[in-house]
Amino acid sequence: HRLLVEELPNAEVLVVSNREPYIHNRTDDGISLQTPASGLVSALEPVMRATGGTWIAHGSGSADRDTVDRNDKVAVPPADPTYMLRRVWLSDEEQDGYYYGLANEGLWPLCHIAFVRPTFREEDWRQYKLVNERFADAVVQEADRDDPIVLVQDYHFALLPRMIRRRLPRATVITFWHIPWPNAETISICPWREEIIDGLLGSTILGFHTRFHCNNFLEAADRFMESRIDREHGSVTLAGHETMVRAYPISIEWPPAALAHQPPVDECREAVKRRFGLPAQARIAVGVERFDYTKGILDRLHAVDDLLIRHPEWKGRFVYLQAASPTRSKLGAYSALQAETVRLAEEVNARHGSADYKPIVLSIRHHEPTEVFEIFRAADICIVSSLHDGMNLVAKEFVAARDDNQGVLVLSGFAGASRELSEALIVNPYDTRSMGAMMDAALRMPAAEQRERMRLMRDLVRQRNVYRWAAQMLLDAARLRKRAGILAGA
Ligand code: GDG
Repeated sequence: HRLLVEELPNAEVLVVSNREPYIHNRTDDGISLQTPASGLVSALEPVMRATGGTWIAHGSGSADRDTVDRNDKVAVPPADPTYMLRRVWLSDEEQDGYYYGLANEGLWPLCHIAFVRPTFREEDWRQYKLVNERFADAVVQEADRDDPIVLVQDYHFALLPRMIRRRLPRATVITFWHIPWPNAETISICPWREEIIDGLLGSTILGFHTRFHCNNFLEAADRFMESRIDREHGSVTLAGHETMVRAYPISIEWPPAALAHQPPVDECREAVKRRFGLPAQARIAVGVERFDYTKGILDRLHAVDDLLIRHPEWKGRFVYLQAASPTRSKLGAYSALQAETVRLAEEVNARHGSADYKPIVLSIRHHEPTEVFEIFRAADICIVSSLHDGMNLVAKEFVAARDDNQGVLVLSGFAGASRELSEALIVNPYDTRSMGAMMDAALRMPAAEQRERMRLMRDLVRQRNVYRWAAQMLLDAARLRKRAGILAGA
């Protein structure tokens, strides 16, 4: 907040994302609120609480939808409002084409190189363009000034930066792409690659998690657009407009709100064992994620199987708890993953379990943030085995949850987070045998070594928290605004 007052006086901040930070649902006793399982929301919500402003998002809850003014706004968070939430209500047709179709059957698998073939349909692309226009309308309606700072979030809005630039030429558009940007060869699969790159180049600043993703984007801009690339400073100039392309590794708030009021770890462990029916003596490994095929959930179950085959001494003394929040279940690839996960868990449990022992326990539902943190605190090991992941906040949350300096993080080398959390045990999720061996090593790691690794990782996340992520983008924006002001005055 101080940063905005000092470095960006009179600044107006607007955020645009698909997902809203608070879902308002109608129930028998009124309206209930839900925090969605989303890395983007986990990261951005504390930033908005600090800066204030307006967050524009697709209204996904059942409350208000048909009853209120279509341009309605609510103050959030409900308990202590600090910013406004403006919902854009989408029709089923828009939602199918823009969200399920182009964004999640096209761009999501394309960018994750996840071996689910990306699907590109003309009709999805039409809806995607229309929905991007609708959000551009909302930005123009919400902006009180002609030079707002607009924070555009993610692959749902590749066209929005250009649309905003056309209508509010003086706006500072900071776009953050939360998922990987693959190499130029891979991006070239997309029939609308030029339009997508052109849309993003409407931004003042375009951010990715890692330098590697920035370089891939520069490469694609070079290959497909008539643009000038400055590799040294990381920028692209197209038709006289310059876009800075920078790495801003995202993070979490410190200390996390969900950590407040948590009982000591021993109590968390007892509570989790009771709730999920885990054996009293068992060591616990956990995984927490949206139920998504990029997260490597099946690969993890194979590794548990491998661990128990090679180290049968862990039978009865080890459980793996998978909390998986259903997501995008309308899509075939997602419902198939859910079914296959349940089947594989049953198979592994049949192989190694007994009447009163199941090595794999699945909790397939939404978990509130305090429960997610309780699970982290109950764990001996947290496993993040993404096949490809922009950053992965679960890894950082696990570290933040462990104020007792205990617990081992097993982390995929294909998650952006592995660039920062080098004290984790880094694994290749495609290598079942070495992942099983790493789980065994994690189970045997002495407390002193756990403490040393955890301390280093906690220091890193404490310092590189999400406020720093936001501050670095806003400071870069402030610098560019000052420069533009000086040039305009000259
Ligand atoms: C994208 C990128 C990048 C999970 N299950 C539940 C639940 N969660 C929360 C976690 C965490 C968040 O969801 C997931 O964040 P990730 O970062 O791991 O993953 P994505 O959602 O795929 O996020 C990712 C991120 O954007 C930010 O840029 O790091 O690479 O893919 O906060 O705790 N939360 C609740 N219930 C659950 O059941 N409430």
